[in-house]
Amino acid sequence: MSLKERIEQHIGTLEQFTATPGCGTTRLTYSQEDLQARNYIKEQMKSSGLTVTEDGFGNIFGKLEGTLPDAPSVMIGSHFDSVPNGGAYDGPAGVVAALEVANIFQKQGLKPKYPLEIVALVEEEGSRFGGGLMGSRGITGVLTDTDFTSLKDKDGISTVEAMQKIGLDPSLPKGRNAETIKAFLELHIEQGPILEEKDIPIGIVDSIVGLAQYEVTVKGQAGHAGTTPMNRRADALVAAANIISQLPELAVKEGDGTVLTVGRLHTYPNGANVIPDKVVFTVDLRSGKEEHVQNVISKMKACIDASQTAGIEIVAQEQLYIQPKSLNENIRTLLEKKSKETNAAYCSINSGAGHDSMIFSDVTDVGMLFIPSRAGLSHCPEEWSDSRHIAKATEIFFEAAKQLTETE
Ligand code: HGY
Ligand code: MN
Ligand code: MN
Repeated sequence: MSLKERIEQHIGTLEQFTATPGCGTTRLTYSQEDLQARNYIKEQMKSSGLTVTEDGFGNIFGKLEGTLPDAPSVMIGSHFDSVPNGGAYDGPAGVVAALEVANIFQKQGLKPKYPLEIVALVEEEGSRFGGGLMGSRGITGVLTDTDFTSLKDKDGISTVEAMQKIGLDPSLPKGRNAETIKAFLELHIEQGPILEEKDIPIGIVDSIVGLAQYEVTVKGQAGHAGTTPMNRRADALVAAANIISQLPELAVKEGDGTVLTVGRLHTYPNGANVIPDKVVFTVDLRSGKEEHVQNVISKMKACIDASQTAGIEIVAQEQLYIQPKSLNENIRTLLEKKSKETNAAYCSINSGAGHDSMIFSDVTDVGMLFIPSRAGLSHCPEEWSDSRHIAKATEIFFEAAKQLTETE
């Protein structure tokens, strides 16, 4: 089977592990779909001769030991969770490329000096427990064990309960010393239109936007839709709608590529004839420059303060805050060199999406490759990328990994 065919087989298999068959990929962390994907990934790691372990967050590691004792690993991987009704490539493209790099090492009987470590990360999207980048933040110690165990999903199920439900062990070791990671490489789909419009198969990522995520809770007073006069209401949904209608304009006015999204909103008690007494919505804010993120946060808070009218109480809780990241210069140069040597057309590109790479870039040398997304679509069932591009990125990572692991 060719590399492209192997990649298609991996993607096609992982795509089946979804809670919404026929409506995209919904693979929430520690769900049955997670377990199916996890078992498949571990199986593939074992068949490439890797030693497979999981940590106390449920991240999966497949290690090919090096000849140097206790040497730091060259890590390659991405996440395997998804957004609700997302696509089959966001995350899995990077996991599959990493699996195939290991498979080529095994096929060629290569023995690296530094270990090669394949990693499949949990909860990058934050779709179940909020925030996101959970697996990488756990590995690098940004997310403490206390923070982790206090996380609950929208049904009040904790991370620990959810892990145990699918047979994972949250008491396994958590976190890695930075000294145990020599470099981190991640292939990801671009999730935008640039590479396709340029007709270039490989993007070498220069930088990743800064991002902030807030959860805003608006509290009012429930009441009868028919008997409560309009001037005697504390309607949480009307107050939330007033705020939300002002937020996008803050990003537009800030300009310079600043973007703001209200992606999730829950109304309580959600009855057609009941005045809502609580609304919880999210605000996702990004920009290549931190000052823009800061400016919009302060304007958002001012807008919220102005909406604290009689009977309405509003709390904005920060769930995630990450500064913009520039990726490692040496690794970028290496990826350029290996792109040339493998005859891949490439260009440099900045990422408007957040990635685990931005977390690893605080503790080790990080490099990212993008491949084109058809019509620039992602986070939807229409998401699609070409396995030939994944294969090309795999080749580049294989050559880069040989150099970084000092494999003869
Ligand atoms: O939201 C993001 O940028 C990523 O898909 N988690
Ligand atoms: Mn992703
Ligand atoms: Mn995503």
